[in-house]
Amino acid sequence: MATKPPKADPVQDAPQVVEPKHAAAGLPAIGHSLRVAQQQMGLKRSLLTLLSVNQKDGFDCPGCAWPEPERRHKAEFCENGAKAVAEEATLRRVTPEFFAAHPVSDLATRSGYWLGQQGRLTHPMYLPEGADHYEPVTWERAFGIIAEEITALASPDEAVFYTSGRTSNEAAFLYQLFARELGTNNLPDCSNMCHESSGSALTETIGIGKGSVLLEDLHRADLIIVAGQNPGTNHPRMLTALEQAKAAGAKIISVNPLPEAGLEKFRNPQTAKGLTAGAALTDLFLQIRIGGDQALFRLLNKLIVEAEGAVDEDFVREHTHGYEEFAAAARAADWDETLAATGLRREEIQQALDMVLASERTIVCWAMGLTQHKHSVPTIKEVVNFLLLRGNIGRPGAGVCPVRGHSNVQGDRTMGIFERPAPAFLDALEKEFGFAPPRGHGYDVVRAIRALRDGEAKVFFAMGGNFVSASPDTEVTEAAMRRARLTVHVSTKLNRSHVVTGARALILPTLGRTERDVQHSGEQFVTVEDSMGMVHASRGRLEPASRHLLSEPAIVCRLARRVLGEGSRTPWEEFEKDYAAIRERIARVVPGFEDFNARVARPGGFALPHAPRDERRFPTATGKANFTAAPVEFPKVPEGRLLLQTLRSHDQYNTTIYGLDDRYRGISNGRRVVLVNPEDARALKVADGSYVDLVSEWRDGVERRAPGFRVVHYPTARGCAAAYYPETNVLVPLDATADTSNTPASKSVVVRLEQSATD
Ligand SMILES: Nc1nc2c(c(=O)[nH]1)N[C@H]1C(S)=C(S)[C@@H](COP(=O)(O)OP(=O)(O)OC[C@H]3O[C@@H](n4cnc5c(=O)[nH]c(N)nc54)[C@H](O)[C@@H]3O)O[C@H]1N2
Ligand SMILES: Nc1nc2c(c(=O)[nH]1)N[C@H]1C(S)=C(S)[C@@H](COP(=O)(O)OP(=O)(O)OC[C@H]3O[C@@H](n4cnc5c(=O)[nH]c(N)nc54)[C@H](O)[C@@H]3O)O[C@H]1N2
Ligand code: SF4
Ligand SMILES: [Mo]
Repeated sequence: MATKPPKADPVQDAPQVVEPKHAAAGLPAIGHSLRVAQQQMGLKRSLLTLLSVNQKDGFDCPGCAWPEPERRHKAEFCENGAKAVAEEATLRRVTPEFFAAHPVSDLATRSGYWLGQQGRLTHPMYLPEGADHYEPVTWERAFGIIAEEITALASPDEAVFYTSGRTSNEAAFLYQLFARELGTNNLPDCSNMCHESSGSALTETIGIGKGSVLLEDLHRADLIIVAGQNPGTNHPRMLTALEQAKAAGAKIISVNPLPEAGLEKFRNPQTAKGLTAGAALTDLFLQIRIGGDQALFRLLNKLIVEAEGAVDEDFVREHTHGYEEFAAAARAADWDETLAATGLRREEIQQALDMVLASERTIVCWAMGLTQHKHSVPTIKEVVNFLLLRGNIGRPGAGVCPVRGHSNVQGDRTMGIFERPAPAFLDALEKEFGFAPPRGHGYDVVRAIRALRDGEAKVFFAMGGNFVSASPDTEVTEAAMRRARLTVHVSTKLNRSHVVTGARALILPTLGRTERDVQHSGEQFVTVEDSMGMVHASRGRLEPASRHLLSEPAIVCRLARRVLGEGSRTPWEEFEKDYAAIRERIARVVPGFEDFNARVARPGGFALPHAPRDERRFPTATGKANFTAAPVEFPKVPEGRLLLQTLRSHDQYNTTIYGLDDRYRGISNGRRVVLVNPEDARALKVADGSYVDLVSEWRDGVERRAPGFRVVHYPTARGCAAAYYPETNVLVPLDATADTSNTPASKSVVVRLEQSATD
């Protein structure tokens, strides 16, 4: 009974609101995870599955990219990990009968929540041109259709190959190899919308686009700054690490326009004390205005530069470049401008400075609150300046910690999923596989949408994800998709991207992390890389959702054989039979993976090398860590407008909606809410509980509207507002992106609130 999907679309958005919470996790979280799991999987399957999450012989949690500790508990998962597992291991099924009963025109009217709740996809399905029903198709024929459309293209650059970050290293490596043998670098990925700004900033300044800390560094830090991140919801087990750090004496500063419950107090469900009292986490809360972070760090840097003996001069001399120019820019930082940009008080910044100067080992963690603004790259570079000043990169307990989202998004990039691959990577591919990879840059997400919109791309292929809902400017993106000749999605669950399609469309159902993957040579495992560069194996245990599923590596191998045919000398058949053969090639192409098969066999896996972290070597253009001195920017919002950030509720995984509650923020039974500071609400004359349309204003003059949001008076920073993604993606202009990284600026959208017609 509980495992049946709801019949009608249950989204009757009628949000209810109570006071936000001041602590995260604890008993309610355990209760929630078990309830969700049981509804989707039944009790026995729930227990069996959940006990194998993140165990050394089990599967990697599909939830997020947070690393596992070396010593594991029996239950090594969190509430949101349990929800992610339940979502995949559900017993509900989307069968050919389902598609016979639901024309695409009907499915296109359903909410993303409803679509996801229908269950796992069981058969390859095909939507012929002009048809309104998906029909079952054989794998053979499906690959044939893709080959037909790709062969008909004027150039391989008219095809786009998107990846979402759940894909394993093995599948990702094969996928980029296939695209490049075909002749294109059009490999956009979810990272383009996520941590691309971190990658851009870090590559330029420290020479590698990844974080420089390991889990044990967090335990050794004196000061951890968590900026623009909501770990209580999005990386729940990070709270355990923060709790341990605090127990060892660390201080925590959180920088956020919202007071997030998880950062206030954590009730660790694995300790007796945690279940009752809980631990206060944040020592200093800097309630910053959206987009004020660069100004904040610049001013802190000025104060460090001017403080007697505060700069680590030996480190600066030996390991860095550009100090003088940067120091001059820092000295010019202006208090008044900083106070205006951040909305903070002078004493608060002074207090932060005292903590910074008292700390020998400082880590800065961040996520989407820093990466999704126009000036995200200079903001993150300013964080790097801040750490370099006191020698906080390349020693224990210190460093940069961009906290990644999808569970293997970092690994996918390591495997070459990138539209702008490094020449050295292409050289290695060329040498190993004996073909000449394309050298020109391909499309990232935003450029892929433009190319589809303008008819320059005609085939869109997605390895996972939900491109239509995750991308900005929903109306533009949907129209772009509809112009494609063919759209193909390798997916586990039904989503909106399956119903907003090109002239022809295919759904290719695949195995999830939780499932056994048996190939010719026997049972396979795959590998993933977490946010801290640890690589380890993942083995599913459950029987696949249907016997018609193919694994992601098998799909790529068969597709490549069919499309590339005799033209390819790559042993695709061998790769499909035995994933160890893929890993052997990865070992020869990707630095750090030498002896891959042997090393990944060790329980817990291995750490990838990271020159700045391991040996204070900075592989940048100057051969040193680079200080940078970009001009300070911050969003300027016209009178009567608010700056909207689009973020996640506690009950969703990106575009996958688990439910309609955002427990820590006190919101339930609905998602169309906009959080507004009560003072701003008063000035704008919007009462708590009234309904407004969100109208975004941008320089192109196009009016983008998201109707019918309930106003919630909420203690966010002045001038700021917050509402959930993906409902608000319609408001984010396609061309409003971060400089350099081209990441959609989905955390700084200027909006006006208009009374809803329905109010
Ligand atoms: N349960 C769950 N887990 C997830 C995900 C999920 O959807 N659900 N998604 C995964 C993915 S792909 C990702 S990328 C991560 C995302 O993890 P987060 O980045 O934590 O996700 P968001 O909900 O976007 O939250 C952004 C945070 O930044 C703050 N913020 C917004 N603007 C600013 C600003 O200008 N300055 C500062 N200092 N703070 C700001 C917001 O108030 C909020 O606390 O989580 C991953 N884990
Ligand atoms: N406005 C706004 N937009 C945003 C963001 C924001 O904060 N605000 N965040 C951005 C960020 S950080 C990200 S990462 C992107 C996310 O963008 P995507 O990664 O494209 O979106 P997801 O919602 O994570 O994708 C969910 C779908 O993936 C499929 N799936 C799940 N598991 C598997 C698997 O194992 N294999 C395969 N093949 N498919 C699987 C399922 O069919 C599911 O429906 O969204 C971005 N968009
Ligand atoms: S913190 Fe992330 S990876 Fe770890 S159990 Fe929770 S959702 Fe899964
Ligand atoms: Mo992400």
